[in-house]
Amino acid sequence: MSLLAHNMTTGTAQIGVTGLAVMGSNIARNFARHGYTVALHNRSVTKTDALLDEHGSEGNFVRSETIPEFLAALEKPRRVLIMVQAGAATDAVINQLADAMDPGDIIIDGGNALYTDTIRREKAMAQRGLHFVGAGISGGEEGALNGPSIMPGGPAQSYEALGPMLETISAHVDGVPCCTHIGPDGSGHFVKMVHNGIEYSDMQLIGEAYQLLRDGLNLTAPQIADVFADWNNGELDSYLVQITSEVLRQPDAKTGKPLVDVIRDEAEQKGTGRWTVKSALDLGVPVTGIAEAVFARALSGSVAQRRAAIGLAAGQLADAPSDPARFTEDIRQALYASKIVAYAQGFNQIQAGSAEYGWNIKPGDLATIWRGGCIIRAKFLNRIKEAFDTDPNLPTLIVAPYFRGALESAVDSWRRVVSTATQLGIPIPGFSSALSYYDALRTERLPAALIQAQRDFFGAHTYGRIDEPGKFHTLWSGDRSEVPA
Ligand code: NBP
Repeated sequence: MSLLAHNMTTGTAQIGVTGLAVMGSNIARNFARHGYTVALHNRSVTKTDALLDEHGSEGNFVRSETIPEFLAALEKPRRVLIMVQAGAATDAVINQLADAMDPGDIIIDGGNALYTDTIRREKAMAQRGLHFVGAGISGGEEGALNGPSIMPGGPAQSYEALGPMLETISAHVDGVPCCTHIGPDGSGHFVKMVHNGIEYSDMQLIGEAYQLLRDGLNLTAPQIADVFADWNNGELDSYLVQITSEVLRQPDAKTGKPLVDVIRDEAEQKGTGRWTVKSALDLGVPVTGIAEAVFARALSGSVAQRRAAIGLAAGQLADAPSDPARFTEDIRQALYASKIVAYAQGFNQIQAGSAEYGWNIKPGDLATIWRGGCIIRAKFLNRIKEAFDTDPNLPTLIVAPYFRGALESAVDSWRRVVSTATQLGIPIPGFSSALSYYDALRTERLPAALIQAQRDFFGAHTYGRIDEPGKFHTLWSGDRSEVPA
């Protein structure tokens, strides 16, 4: 198609997209398909022209080669969505745009930015009179085109100008858009980061269920695909379980084997899981499931250590479970219970981040916008929304009546899976840490009293007593009497 066929009028585009790789070009098409005129820009113009050649007929696009041309194509106040690589590239593009934009214009960063970068950028842009919106976008390339889940932060005033457009292109569930204003400055990217952390955990747990079915019950990939397809009809109904079934059913064209059996078992990561865990450490929130998932990927990639350790004694292993149907159902229950724990931990981190930065994030809103479009979309997010609607200050999801019931009815299966996996020598860091977390939270007295006493012994760090207020210290090197601290 001739490039001249596209709308070349200046100043009419309602939104501009710069960065036209997979995500940017699909979001630009999504806006255009919804009737918006979209100004297009990319550092190298070949991507812009490729998009116009292949999809220019899908709506009104305005082509540009330079930033001034791009900005001139936009109606005012301008709305520019940046979809470039996170980090230095995003800073470079923001600065180029800011130099040429006018007060009141809105810059939206739709990349996977670190939320502290977003806080810094929003401050810097505000000083220049520009609105800066860090928007988490989930759903991969398919979501970007057909409706992602969008988590915009930034000033409420910017959302007024931007929200309706973002809501229009987002996924919808029961007529409700999967996009809402999350809160000020970095809140949107913060919740997107935790979303990705939950995604890591969800994927690890599914991986462990797969390995238990493969190595514990000797099922083939297509047989396991059937199990996941069946599970997807019930409370585990989710995008990740559905694609797991599809992946396991996929044959390899070169060998005829299941594709999953010819893929190297070294998982990679781009960093959002690691960010989630680092942030959780700073906030003091135990996101053990997410941490195990991040470390499990790191372990899978520890090739030298794995190679050196292959062949180490397993000890006496148990026989395969005698009742495969029951073990399969136990795994399903353990997966569901562990998944509830992963979400409970992620939501606790969001509540802690919100309190730390004064964001006033409403957890129920997040559950609502994660029901569609995003990678962790799942039927049970409706239950999370209900739980926070009933009690917005829920200390942990696991005590909400529905989840408490689900965990209590799964707990026997969960224990059987953890102990059977241990006896079979199958690693299950996600399942076992989730069960330990559950057990730790419901335990009345943890060994932390002993840790406090040890700390007081070697470092005079003091301790609190269960029967008196205040802090105390025992004179460990003296007569071992107790003194108020
Ligand atoms: P990439 O993350 O691969 O980035 C490629 C784009 O960045 C190209 O348009 C490239 O321009 C541009 N770019 C780079 Br690299 N350095 C630049 C610079 N210094 N100045 C200007 N432009 C520069 O693209 P993507 O996978 O489409 O992802 C875009 C954003 O969305 C990222 O932040 C990513 O983390 C986030 N995200 C991705 C997904 C996903 O599923 N892929 C999902 C959710 C969010 P060029 O063409 O001239 O090289």
